[in-house]
Amino acid sequence: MENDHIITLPSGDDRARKSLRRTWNQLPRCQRNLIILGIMALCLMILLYLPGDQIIHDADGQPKPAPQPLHRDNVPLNPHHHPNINKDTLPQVVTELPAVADRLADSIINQNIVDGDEGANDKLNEQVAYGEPNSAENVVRLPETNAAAVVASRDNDNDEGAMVDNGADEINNIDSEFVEKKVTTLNDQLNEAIQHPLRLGGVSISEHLRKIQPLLAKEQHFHGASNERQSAVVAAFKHSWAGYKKYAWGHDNLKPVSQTSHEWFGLGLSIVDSLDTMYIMGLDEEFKEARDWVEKSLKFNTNREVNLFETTIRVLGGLLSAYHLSGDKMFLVKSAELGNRLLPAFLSPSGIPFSDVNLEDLSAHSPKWSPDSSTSEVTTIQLEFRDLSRSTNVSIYERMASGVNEKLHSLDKTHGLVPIFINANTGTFRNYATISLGARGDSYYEYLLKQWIQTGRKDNDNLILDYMQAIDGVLTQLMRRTPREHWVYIGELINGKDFKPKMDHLTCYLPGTLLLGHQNGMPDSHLILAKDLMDTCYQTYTRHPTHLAPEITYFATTDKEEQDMYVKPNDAHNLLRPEFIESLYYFYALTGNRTYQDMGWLIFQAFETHAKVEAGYTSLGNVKNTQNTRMRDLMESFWMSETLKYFYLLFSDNRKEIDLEQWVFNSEGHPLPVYPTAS
Ligand code: DMJ
Repeated sequence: MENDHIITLPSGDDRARKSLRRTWNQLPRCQRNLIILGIMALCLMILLYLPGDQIIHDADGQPKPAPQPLHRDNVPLNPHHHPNINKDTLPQVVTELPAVADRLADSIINQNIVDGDEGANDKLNEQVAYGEPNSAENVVRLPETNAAAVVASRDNDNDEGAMVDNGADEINNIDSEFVEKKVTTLNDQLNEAIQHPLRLGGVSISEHLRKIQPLLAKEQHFHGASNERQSAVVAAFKHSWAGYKKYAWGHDNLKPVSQTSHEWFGLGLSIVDSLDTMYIMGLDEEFKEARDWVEKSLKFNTNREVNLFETTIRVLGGLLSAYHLSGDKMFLVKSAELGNRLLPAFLSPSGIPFSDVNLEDLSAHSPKWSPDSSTSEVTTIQLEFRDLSRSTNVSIYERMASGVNEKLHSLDKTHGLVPIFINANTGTFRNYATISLGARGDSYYEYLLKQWIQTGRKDNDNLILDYMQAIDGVLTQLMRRTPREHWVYIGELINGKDFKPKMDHLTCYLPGTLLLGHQNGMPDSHLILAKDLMDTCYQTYTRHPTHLAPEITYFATTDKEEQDMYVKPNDAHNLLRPEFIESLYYFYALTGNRTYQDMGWLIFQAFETHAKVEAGYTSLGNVKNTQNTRMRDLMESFWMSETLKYFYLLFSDNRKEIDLEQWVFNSEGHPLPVYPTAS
């Protein structure tokens, strides 16, 4: 108290403070405001970059904040997305969460990020919860894409670029110099194409393409394998190709154990399906021999029933992709003829295509075994048919295929989810059909997103609205966790309503598609599901002594069951399928995290160990016993088209070897260009 009365002389510090204040007061007001603003900006910068020791540099030398590990404990669970959880008893914060999954997640996330996209990696590492279900209103304006780049650059290369920009006659309604006559009505166009499968726009296909010369694709360049892992994949491809060439040349598939061939549609599936893989791998010689076979020996006028979906994704997709990558218009000529011959499938009362077409007599009908078409099949032809229209400047293919989108959009669904059968005559779903993201359902969801990307990511487009609603349905109706180890999986609804804890390997495409969607503006709940599902799919490989996944896995629903995951004897086969490798590729391509490469390498080696035989690679009957894998004697064309292509791209040092801003992969792994506009 005494000190209150003591008068003290100003210290040196006080004097300095006073003179500073005086100087400050003498400054003009605007100057003072400027200084204050400057200091505030400085503080903000410091805050943004704190803590300083966590600042890291990306591959370009640009500083960016270090990713934070994802801690899944303390993640509030949304009851909508965790149907097993009783809402009333749900605490604000769930603290006990999976130990194993967390360990794997952390190890995946924290290692090996070499040149990741900030966005994807930061989000993968953030503490994020499954969000609220989406609604149409939640569709946000998405970031500008440079998706137009492929087309724009192609246009710039053309002398008549300005005209090419609007070059589609029927598509963009431009009466151009490239096409003499417009065929206007849908029926006219359809009849014209079906009656004259070797013509386009009233002239021969080649002549038509000459007229649209400036629109045609320019060749793309690839450099071949750049590291040991990529070289190992190229060697695997060459081994497969050599066996196919020796024992099955010109036939659909190789039977590598018996060293014979297997016929399905009589379309040389393995050759056409492999074209773009060889082009990307830089296998010029092999590409040339395949190309020459296509030109001389690929005939469509054979009296055989083919499946519309399989022929579209493998043959039409393969030809179109080969055309876009190589710039060789022979592939487009073949594509146009095939497109014309497939069109009869759309001659149904509802516009939903029949499943089978005879390419010679041009008749179409439902499958022999059922009155219905598979939902995934009728909805997984659109990327290819649209691309054919955009490439030839003839709109009929896109119009027919888009009609299916519209029809599907108008039908009632279960939380955005669709039954796996649909009738081409009535245009309605089969009552009480199963709902699944596996066989017969899978690529419906895949093509909603990919078509939206292909057409320039238009705001509030039905495709993306349907996709968002569907993924909400997946989160709320189909996603579950196992009771002990908490593995996330996607089950099925039998009869459209009864939950079955069964997941096909086919469903392992979903993590990659979800991540692609998230990269394009979809909510964080999609990202978390992608990552959780990725962990589970990886487990379906590593749990088995062969390190290969079975065709189908079941999951425990109560802790009374012995194991969290189990495989029935009849489901233990492996057909050399690509879906999980495809997802690994998306995770690597979109994040730059090399751990996904290591995961893929483990699986690649497993194929080398167990599936490689003298004449190629074979599907297996049993992944559960290394001593009794029961070779099945078939090498499906998707092994060379998809599995090996995704392995090769996954192991690339350049994760943008195929730039996902400019290309979209069809369901058979064939890259097609992204177009900047919806139509
Ligand atoms: C491929 O033909 C395609 O990926 C298709 O969409 C699903 N099945 C096989 C591969 O498993």
